[in-house]
Amino acid sequence: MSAVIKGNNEIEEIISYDPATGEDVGRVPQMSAEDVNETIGRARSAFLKWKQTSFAERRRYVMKAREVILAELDDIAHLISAESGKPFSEAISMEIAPVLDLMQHFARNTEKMLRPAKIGIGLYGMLGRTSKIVYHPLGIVGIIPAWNYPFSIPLGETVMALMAGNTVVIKPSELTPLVGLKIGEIFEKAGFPEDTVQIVTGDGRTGAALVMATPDKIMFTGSVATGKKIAESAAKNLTSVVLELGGKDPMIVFEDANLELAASAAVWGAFCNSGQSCSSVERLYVHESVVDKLTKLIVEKTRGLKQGPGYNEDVSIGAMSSEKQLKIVEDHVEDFRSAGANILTGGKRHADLQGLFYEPTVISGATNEMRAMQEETFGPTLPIAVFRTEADAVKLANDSEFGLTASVWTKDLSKGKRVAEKIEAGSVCVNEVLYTHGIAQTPWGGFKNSGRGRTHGREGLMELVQPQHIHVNRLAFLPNAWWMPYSSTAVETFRSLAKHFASGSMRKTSRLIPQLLKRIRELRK
Ligand code: TXE
Repeated sequence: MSAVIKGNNEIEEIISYDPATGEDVGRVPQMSAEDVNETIGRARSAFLKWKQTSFAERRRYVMKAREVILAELDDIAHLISAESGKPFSEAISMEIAPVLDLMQHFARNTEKMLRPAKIGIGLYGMLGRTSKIVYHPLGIVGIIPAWNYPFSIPLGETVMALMAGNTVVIKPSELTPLVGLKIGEIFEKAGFPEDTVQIVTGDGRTGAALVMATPDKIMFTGSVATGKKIAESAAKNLTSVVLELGGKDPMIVFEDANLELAASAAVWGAFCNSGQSCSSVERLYVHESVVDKLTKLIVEKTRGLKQGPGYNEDVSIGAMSSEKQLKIVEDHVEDFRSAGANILTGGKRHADLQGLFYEPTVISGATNEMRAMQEETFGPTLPIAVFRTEADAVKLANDSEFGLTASVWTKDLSKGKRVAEKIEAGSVCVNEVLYTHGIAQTPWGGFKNSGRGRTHGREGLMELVQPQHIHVNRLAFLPNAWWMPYSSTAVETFRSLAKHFASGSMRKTSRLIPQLLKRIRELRK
């Protein structure tokens, strides 16, 4: 939770509250466009030095930052839990552990991934040409994350940007600004050169100022509405953007699936982080023959979960991050209720807890016609619908404006993979759920309104560099047949180029040699 107030010196401040207790966790300044522009200026100067560092130096700095995190692991996890409401345990398992893995991966492998590479250019090689690709950093990467993974998402993107030679400015969410400042502190303690990573605090106004301050890339995580606004204002300066805009993950459970495992996966996939993950299971489609059995297992497992303040180590479900988010959940559950679905467990705020706690909620009898099956809920709800045939399941899963993640559950792996490829989503798991953002090596991003571009993996790294093609002519003593002046010999040669050279066939092209020599002789006269 957060609130913007006027501080003693009349400068606006953001108060960050613990959503589980309502306690004041700390205050940060609401930074102005002027502050942001100055920050960008410093980042630009820092870039001139940082881009000169070797991969080995960058790697040493990043590995040092890992050590800082490991030394403060519990304190960082407590801070994440206090600002976001998620359980302390999840702060470690779903934020700190995956980002430490990402850090070692990109520290060790970026050099290899960005090594200049020779490109095969087919028959142009016969003409004595060579091509290679080299990768340059972009400059300044502006990162605007959401509040749901306030540590791992901006930190992971920062490390990738730094390893590629960029400097970084992060505008953390106004709900979790202290975690943002902590990220800055980690890089400072690791000894990174001044202004290589800077944090600007504030709400959407500061985010908008960062977009307008002409960084070289914006990495955004948040809602579709804000993503569209950012794309629009970034376009004014042709700033490119990567947008991660959430999802409506469908989980398809076939009749031959391991139902016990699928039930546990659905519970974790729908309720971890109180359902506030872009890849949270938000729609469960189960074959009609096993719906009763699976639903019973899910309800039993859900009822066994302890909910409460995240600092208790045996708590599985923490608080939601904001009142605004909790109200969306209440609205969606009401929509399910009034549309005729059944609330089997949960369906209300927790009666005995003071903070922003919404009970994990299992709903049966859902259909795609219900509004709450179409809009992103981003809360602890698990609506269950049925399907009859494989084609039916695919159709229901694809009936959404979103396409970030999905999962298919079956013992028949070839069926699982076949169905997975028919689903319109950036990541589809077979017998797995939600966790693939934690794999640093694989691309992350969505189809349809779930976003544009990718983070993580080779594809994500490529978003943070500009490729440059270096082309060399090793026969620099001969004119090219296609140069001026043109003549009837030229036109005859061009016809042959179109017919033979452009066929890509060496055999056909060899027929062109006499014509080429004739044309070159003509040009050298
Ligand atoms: O996000 P916003 P909100 C979805 C989820 C949720 C909804 C709204 O459905 O209910 O989005 O969440 C900054 N220019 N997701 O309101 O507004 C803002 O300060 C530049 C999905 O929290 O998109 C914050 O840092 N920046 C999602 C960030 O944008 C601006 C994760 C996100 O805020 C800005 C979170 C502007 N004009 C919510 N306005 C996912 N992809 O996983 C705001 N910001």
